[in-house]
Order: sequence, then structure tokens, then C-alpha cells
Amino acid sequence: MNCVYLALGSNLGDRGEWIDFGIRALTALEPLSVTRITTPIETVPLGGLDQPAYLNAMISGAWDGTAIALLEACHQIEASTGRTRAQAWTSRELDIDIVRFGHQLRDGPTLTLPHPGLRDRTFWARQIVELEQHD
Ligand code: A4P
Ligand code: MG
Repeated sequence: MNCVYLALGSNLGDRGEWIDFGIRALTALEPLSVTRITTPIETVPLGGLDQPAYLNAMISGAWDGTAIALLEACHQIEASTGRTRAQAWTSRELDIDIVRFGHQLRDGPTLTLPHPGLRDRTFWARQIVELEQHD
């Protein structure tokens, strides 16, 4: 079992509905036991592209499997929203990122852990605090 932190982001359509959809889909994954869920917060789009504001949330849980299996499960949930990967960092109904996977460190085209955004996304730092303050 690995303690995992997963970030959800949406900036298209009914963002609250997409975040709820993502949380329900993650909760339904057999190998994942969700422990805590943050309040979704509205955030300014990062990356300099002209795009709508995001709604971001984070969950913590325990994952029974490999990091790649978790990434594939996240991609399947994203795909079920109809999202296509045309260009990175563009608007999306639902994005799910692995923020941390236990203490695993890795760097590669398929998976980087912890997620590089952890260095400068202050809203992620706040949400990690929100998840951890109850433990
Ligand atoms: N990948 C590598 N490491 C990871 C990881 N730790 N978690 C690879 C998830 N995926 C990881 O992602 C591209 C590839 O990154 C994946 O196929 C996976 O193999 P993607 O979801 O297809 O594309 P993306 O989301 O556009 O790119 P990326 O690099 O994941 O960007 P981010 O970090 O998701 O940023 N502004 C606000 N306010 N809030 C946001 O949530 N998100 C983004 C996208 C831009 N601006 C934002 C937000
Ligand atoms: Mg992403």
C-alpha cells in the first residue's frame, strides 16, 4: 500500500460537476481507499495561456498497486470525460495528476514523482495541509 495524493483540476463546462465526477470515479476504484477530500477552490490559470479559471481539489488515499497502474486508472477516468490530449496545458473538463506516490522519486516522460508542480503550486501546498491536518 502506498499513501497517495491526487490532484483534480477542471476549467471547462460545469467544473464542480466534473470534480465530483472525478472524485466518485476515484472512490469507485477497487485498489484505492480514499481517506480525505479537500474543498474545491478556484485558482488562476497557470502557464500563461489565455484560458478560464480552474477549480482544483485534492484527495488522499492508499493505493494497492504500482504507480503506473494508478496513472493508467487516472487516464481512463479522464478519457471517460471525452477529453483528448491535443496539446498540454490547454483547457480541460478533468485532469487528474499524481502529486505524491508514497516516497517514490522518479523522473521520466511517462511519470515524474513527486509531480513537478509541487514546487510552485501554492494551492497544492495549501490543500496538502488541509488533508494532513486531520490525520
Ligand atoms: N505525467 C508525468 N508525471 C505525471 C504525474 N505525476 N501525474 C505525464 C500525472 N501525469 C504525469 O499530462 C501529460 C503527461 O504527463 C501524461 O500523459 C503523463 O504520462 P496530461 O494530463 O496529458 O496533460 P496536461 O495536464 O496538459 O500536462 P501536465 O504536464 O500534466 O500539466 P499539469 O501539471 O496537469 O498542468 N492552472 C491551474 N490554476 N490549475 C491547474 O490544475 N493545470 C494545468 C496543467 C495548467 N494550469 C493550471 C492547472
Ligand atoms: Mg496533467
